[in-house]
Amino acid sequence: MGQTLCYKILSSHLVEGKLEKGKSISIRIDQTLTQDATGTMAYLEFEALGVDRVKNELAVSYVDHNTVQVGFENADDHEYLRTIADKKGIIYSRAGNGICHQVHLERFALSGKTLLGSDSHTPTAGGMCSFAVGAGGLDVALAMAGVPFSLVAPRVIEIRLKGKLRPFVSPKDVILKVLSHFGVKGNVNSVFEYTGDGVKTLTVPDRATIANMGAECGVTTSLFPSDENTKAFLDAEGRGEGFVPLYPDEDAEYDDSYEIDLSTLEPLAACPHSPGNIKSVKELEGMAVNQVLIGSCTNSSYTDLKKAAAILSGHHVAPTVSLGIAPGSRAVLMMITEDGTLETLIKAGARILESACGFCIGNHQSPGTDSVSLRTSNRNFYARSGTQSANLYLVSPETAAISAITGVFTDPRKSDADISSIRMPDKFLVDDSMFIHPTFSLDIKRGPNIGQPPMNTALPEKVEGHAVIKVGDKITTDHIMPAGARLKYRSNIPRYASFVFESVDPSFPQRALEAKEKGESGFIIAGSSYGQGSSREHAAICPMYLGIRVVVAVSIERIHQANLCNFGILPLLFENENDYELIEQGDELELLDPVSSLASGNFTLFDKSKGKKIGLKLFASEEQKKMLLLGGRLNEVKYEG
Ligand code: MIC
Ligand code: SF4
Repeated sequence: MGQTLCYKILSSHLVEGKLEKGKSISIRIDQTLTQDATGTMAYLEFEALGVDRVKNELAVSYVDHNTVQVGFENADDHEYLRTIADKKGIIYSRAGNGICHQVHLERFALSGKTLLGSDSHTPTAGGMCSFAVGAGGLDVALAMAGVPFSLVAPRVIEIRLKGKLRPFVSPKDVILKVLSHFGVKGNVNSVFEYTGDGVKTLTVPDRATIANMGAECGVTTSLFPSDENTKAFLDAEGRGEGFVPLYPDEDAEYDDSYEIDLSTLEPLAACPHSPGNIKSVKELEGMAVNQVLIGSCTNSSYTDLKKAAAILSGHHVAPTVSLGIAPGSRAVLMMITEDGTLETLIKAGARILESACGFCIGNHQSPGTDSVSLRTSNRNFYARSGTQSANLYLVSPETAAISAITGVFTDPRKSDADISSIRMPDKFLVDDSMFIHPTFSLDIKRGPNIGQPPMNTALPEKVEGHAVIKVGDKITTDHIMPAGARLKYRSNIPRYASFVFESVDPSFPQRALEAKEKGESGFIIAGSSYGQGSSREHAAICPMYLGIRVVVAVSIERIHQANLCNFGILPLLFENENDYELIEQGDELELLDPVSSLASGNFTLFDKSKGKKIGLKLFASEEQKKMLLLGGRLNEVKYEG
């Protein structure tokens, strides 16, 4: 039987385990990336590991998430990141250089390499045929220390593309179509592999848009083959020597297959409050729009902005709309400056935003009360924009641009622009002057906001307490640990922890702390797909700080499950999903014999308030069970000396 592309890359990086679907394996990590919002904690953890220098082929630290710098905290974080990078052998990408995934694609991603990033959209580099995975900061710190990365050998799902996109239908519409089919849950431990003739019609930036939002389906990563288009992209970036062709075998067998005819696709939109809530733009036409934002790691490439500019050219943004545009990288910004595209955008009334995550993480540009915001980004979770009552729709740059002119949701095929000649350029502008290479000579600078990574205690013999909170399905990490205006506290755990579940139940931190002070172990009760979305390990660290020891859920997403284990919080699943209904917030709970239940993974929860016993299961590797016993991975490292 032939091999899939996914298993080819995995087998060339396998360090431990049998490469069989569903089995735990460890792989060698060639490249790592971090961004500032997860990076400060990741490097504090790296320091705690006591390793002198990074051990993998390439480590890059990007500053792109929080560049707003209200107060001293962000600037202090950036200085810490700059100086620790110098000391430990990491390339530092300064604020202003662009969004990590866009810049990594441009300058570093290579086919056949493994990449681990402390950001859930790391799979963007799958557009370049990297096996690129998002993880918590501690996993990335360990990878930098040369420790192999553990994962479950995935199911591989073929997405066969045929035909060619029609004008004004965009790669974003392809991934929205994929989301409409696979949804945002139930795809854990799977990889999407794109095949078929339609793949040849997509450039690497097009593929990167599609691979980027595979993260919203919850897959481990997405992969495109390394072919002549990959070579063309690397040549255009002046990195042609790094090209290696890579394809699945002709007779590769997939676990599932789904076909999309690109030529029949139409413009789509993800509606509030989930990227999986898909409708056609036609169905939404006429709805008034208040804000349009073009950018983010999904859609901010040179061609994305050229297409938006062509549609906007000669028109002006509607008086009721605010249009913001954030080029994905400094290189993109310089190119659109040189060729006059920037002027077209400004003339049309666009507000030019910094090349950073900015609006996408709710860091600025929060929309008005009850407003409708069209965005080319990848997440429209409740409250993520900073405005709880706002309705966010995720669309292509083409749909965004035309709707900015008309002031209402508009099908881009109504545009009078000719975008057929807009192609990926043969040469991109290359200017690496915003990367700082390590000199191993600087002292590490730490501002007052930079604390220590907190540690948990070993799993106690008795785990008793209350259901401090009960939440429903699809609780995202944005619900658990808000970013936006709270982002600047990422390096200050006690302060950041005071915002856990802010948009769900602002009294949670106080309740949890009070219980902790009484010596209780806190429980979170959740529905399905708990912890979907980002890789932020703070969604585990801060609840841990507040005394949470157990999450009991119907299902938990991959990265969040790993983060919970890394910080000694038991991620337990209901044996019988209906038992979720039984437990109420405030119930008195006891986990019976927690320590001896670890080995089998079969736990019993006693709900004292209801007088009922409930069966729970732990799905964790042997390594994770060890961590849970010791109270987290940092303790394990200490323990092993
Ligand atoms: C996101 O898009 O949610 C983020 C912000 O990039 C996160 C990382 C973080 O919370 O810092 C992610 O995707 O992992
Ligand atoms: Fe940044 Fe948004 Fe991409 Fe996350 S999804 S990396 S916040 S641009």
